[in-house]
Amino acid sequence: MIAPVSLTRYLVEKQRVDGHISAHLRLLLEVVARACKSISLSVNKGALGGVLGVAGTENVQGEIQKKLDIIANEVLVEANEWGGHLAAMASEEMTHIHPIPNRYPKGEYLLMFDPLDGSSNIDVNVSIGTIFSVLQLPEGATDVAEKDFLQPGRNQVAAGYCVYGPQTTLVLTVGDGVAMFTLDRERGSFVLTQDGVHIPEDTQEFAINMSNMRHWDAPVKRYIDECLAGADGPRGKDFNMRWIASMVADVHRILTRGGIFMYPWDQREPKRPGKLRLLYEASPMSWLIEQAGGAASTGHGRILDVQPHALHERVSVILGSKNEVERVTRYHQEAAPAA
Ligand code: P6P
Repeated sequence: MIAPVSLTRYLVEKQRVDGHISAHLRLLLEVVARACKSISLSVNKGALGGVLGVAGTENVQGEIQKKLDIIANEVLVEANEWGGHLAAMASEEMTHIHPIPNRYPKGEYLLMFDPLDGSSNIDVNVSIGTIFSVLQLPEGATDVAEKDFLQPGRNQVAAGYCVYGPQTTLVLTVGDGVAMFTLDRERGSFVLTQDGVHIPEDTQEFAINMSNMRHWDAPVKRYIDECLAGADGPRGKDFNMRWIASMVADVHRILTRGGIFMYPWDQREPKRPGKLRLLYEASPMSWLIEQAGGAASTGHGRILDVQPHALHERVSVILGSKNEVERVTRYHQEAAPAA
């Protein structure tokens, strides 16, 4: 019987055998994983833990914060403050960056996270999750500032999420493929359950909030109309639709069996590029998708090449099975006015 590979062993081997990650990055990822275990325990308590419902406050996004949003944020901040591996953190739930307090040593990494994505699903017991992204502090940076976080997603050194669903599963990349770890609650550790995750290049499953159809741009409407036309239409095959309204859960399905996820720009707020946040939602998810052989586009270009200009800026997101994402991108190019 081969001993199961724990997250710790996986990371030690990435550090020692592959030389792929530093000791500090290994420590950072283990700390984040432990924080996700704590969040999972709070999420699983639900009403029994008095953690459901709203906190009565708003975040920088103008969204009503759920109690678990704040709990999850506090768990991640507290867990990562003292280890000496970070220079600062940034969170969907915090307006400004959170530099490591002077009483602790500072490290070379920057951690960004959406502590609990999919909050609208908390009270109805549908899967939610934590999304995280790791960058390096730019060379020569002394006093860490917001501008140090404003790096394109291709600069990430680690990215992942933890989905709190029927299983608690941590999904991670450090730049050489995607691995999935399932929480073994008896051992209290994450155990490697899939390595070398690969997304099928084609799919018959799309994820989009159909209630926004009247607001979509023409290329998005063209793509979805063709999917809805099914086998008798231009695609020559029937499509299925899923929309969990929890990006972590929708992306986990796509990493597991393929599909395309779309939260594109729409006409409701023309000046807003999209709903999802670039630094701590779209960038980490896009890197995971690309590392698993998929593609991630704004409709006009690679998400990982987008240069951020603000900590909480948003972006249009089209990601998943490579051939489908390329089709939607092509439809945008065909619709673009002649240069
Ligand atoms: P809508 C959750 O609030 C989130 O940020 C993503 O996790 C999810 O994909 C999306 O918003 C759902 O948005 O407009 O369908 O509620």
